Amino acid sequence: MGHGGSHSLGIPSGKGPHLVGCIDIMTDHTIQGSFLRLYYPCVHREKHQQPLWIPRHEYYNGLADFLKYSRTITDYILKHLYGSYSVPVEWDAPFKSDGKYPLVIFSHGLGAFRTVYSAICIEIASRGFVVAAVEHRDRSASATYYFEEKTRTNSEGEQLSIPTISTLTLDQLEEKWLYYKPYKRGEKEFPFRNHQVHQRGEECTRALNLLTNINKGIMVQNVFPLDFDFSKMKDCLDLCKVAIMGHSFGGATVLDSLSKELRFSCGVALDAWMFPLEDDIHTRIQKPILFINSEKFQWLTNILKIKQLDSTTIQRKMITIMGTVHQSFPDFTFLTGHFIGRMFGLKGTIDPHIAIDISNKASLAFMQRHLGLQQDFDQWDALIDGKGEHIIPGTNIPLPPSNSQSTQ
Ligand code: VQ7
Repeated sequence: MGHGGSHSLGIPSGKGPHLVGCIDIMTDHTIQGSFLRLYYPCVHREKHQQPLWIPRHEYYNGLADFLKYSRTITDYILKHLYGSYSVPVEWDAPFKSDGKYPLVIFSHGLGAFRTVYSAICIEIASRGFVVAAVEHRDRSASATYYFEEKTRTNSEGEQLSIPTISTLTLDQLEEKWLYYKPYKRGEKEFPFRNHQVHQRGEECTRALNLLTNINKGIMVQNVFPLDFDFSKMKDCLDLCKVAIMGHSFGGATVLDSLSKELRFSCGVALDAWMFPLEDDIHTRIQKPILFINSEKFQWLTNILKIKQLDSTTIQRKMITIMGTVHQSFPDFTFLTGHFIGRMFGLKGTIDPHIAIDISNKASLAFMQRHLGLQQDFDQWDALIDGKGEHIIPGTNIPLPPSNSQSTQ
């Protein structure tokens, strides 16, 4: 199901010059491994398939837990409403080995998972990036899974030795689902979320390590059987040009990652949720960050935590897209009609295609500037300064006088 006109439902396809291919990578199979969806410039194949937007129904169960709804009812409704949407990319298409591509690691929000920001990831890949959308195993995702080795016994019931990883196949593995963990009332939320954001940061670094190995031509043991030839990616990533991007909790992950992982050169935080981060996080980040906010989500303490980042010597920019809500960044916004969309806060008053265009163009311009790309994304430089239709520089939240003068 592709993107029709601006008023039909569906995830928009990329507007850049590259066709976009997509695969899932899980390696190794354990909970400590990496699980991500990779979007990349690809070579067209006549007979190709598009992946499902929600690839497994277990994700609905986790979403029900996140929203505190009944699992059975949520599963029934969402399966009917969203079960057949596919993503406008070529599944398992050959990688286009043509120069060196910059890399973006993408981190999802609370209750989300690796596939639900495809409109953003596709657009960026269509402009010549490789995008790795991580699925976090910190129990902030609606759900995720990994594998354990099946215990094998002989006829006497004795346990047989476990084969080495290289000989394990899917039929020797048992799927384990890990669901969203609601935090308990009475439990302090900060230590819980802070622990999660640290795990998220580590998972982003692990994803970067995996892509570094792929770039070196080191064999990947993907749990999923695919035709994809990883050797085509050898030397095709420009690992001096790596950015990190994320939404909400993923925005906090952007900041945590930038404070720890020097290989990330800049970050784009979409409606960053600053709560999980330590109060002194601003002292530990030396990289440029673009904050793209929605009109309806932000509040004073969140903004003040963002504004503590020094913006005099390092570029920290903030813009607000008017008419948007917190859920204007995930794909959901393209898949609900106006009535349901507004009722559940999945849509703002602005056309979601226009909103995501502004967000993507500002992100591309910012990445060109701070990764040193030789592209034409600087045509959107004005957006970084909050100039243009539907956007304002900084925030729409009224600030105390001492904080209102700033370059952000
Ligand atoms: O990181 C966040 N936070 C912290 N991500 C959010 C919301 C959020 N909150 C901000 C603080 S608060 O106001 O106290 C509570 C909310 O949303 C991310 C997100 C949630 C979803 F439900 C999403 C999504 F894409 C992103 O949509 C999903 C849709 C589906 C379905 F369509 F298939 F059903 C599924 Cl299974 C999962 C997520």
